[in-house]
Amino acid sequence: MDESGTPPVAGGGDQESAEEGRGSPVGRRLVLGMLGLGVAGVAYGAGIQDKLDNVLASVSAKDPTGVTDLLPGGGGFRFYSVSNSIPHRGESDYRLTVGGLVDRPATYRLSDLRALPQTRLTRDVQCVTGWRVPKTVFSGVTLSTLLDAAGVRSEGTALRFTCFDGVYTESLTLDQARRPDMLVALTMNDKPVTAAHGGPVRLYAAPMYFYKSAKWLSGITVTKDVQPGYWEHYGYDVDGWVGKSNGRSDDPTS
Ligand SMILES: Nc1nc2c(c(=O)[nH]1)N[C@H]1C(S)=C(S)[C@@H](COP(=O)(O)O)O[C@H]1N2
Ligand SMILES: [Mo]
Repeated sequence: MDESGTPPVAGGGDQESAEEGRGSPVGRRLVLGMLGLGVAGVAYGAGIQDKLDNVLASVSAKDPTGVTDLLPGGGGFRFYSVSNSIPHRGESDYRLTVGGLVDRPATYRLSDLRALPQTRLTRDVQCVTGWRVPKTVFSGVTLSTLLDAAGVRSEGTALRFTCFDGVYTESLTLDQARRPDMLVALTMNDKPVTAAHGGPVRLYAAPMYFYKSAKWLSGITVTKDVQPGYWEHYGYDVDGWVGKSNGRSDDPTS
């Protein structure tokens, strides 16, 4: 099912409609109202950016005009949630578990993740439906840091990512995951990842199409084999390299 409740077209189908769904049109008055809110966001600073992002996300998810892309906080990103909602977790209730075929399973709070070495990357973001956002900054903990801490057993060959939206999943091979540009991201453009963008913690798989970057990340499980993720059951490539997969020829992002 996609965000509108319509089953996406399987393999080789129209990816645009698969991801973007067919939400009901947003009235012009609502969009213009949002423009007003956007100005308020600028006037009152970043404090309300998270809330504003959430409202923008819920509107732009159903905005066939693309007008919301022009709003502050939109930044060229489209909002996606296959669960049709924005789940919220914060300082007190966020947990990331690392388990499966490891010697030392672990549970991290936000403060634990912040205490680990942080890697900051500036790369273009490319969605498989075509949109690209240049020079986006993400920072966080490399997957390899978490894997070293966990001690991957010899039977482990891949990772399965789960999300606290309860629906989305993703995967990487261990070799892919150990690249230095695969992050458990805590910040985006040097601010905490907003709830709409998958905060407080999302995956950032820099060299791959953005569907690999699971939002609302809550679990990393080391598995024996690759288990294809959510969109991969509907025809997206498991190895999601930008420019070398999904029948597309975009410039690489890493
Ligand atoms: N949990 C979850 N993660 C997700 C998705 C989703 O629907 N749910 N959509 C993916 C897709 S297809 C894209 S393009 C990006 C969108 O990220 P954004 O909403 O921050 O622009 O998130 C990816 N990660
Ligand atoms: Mo996407």
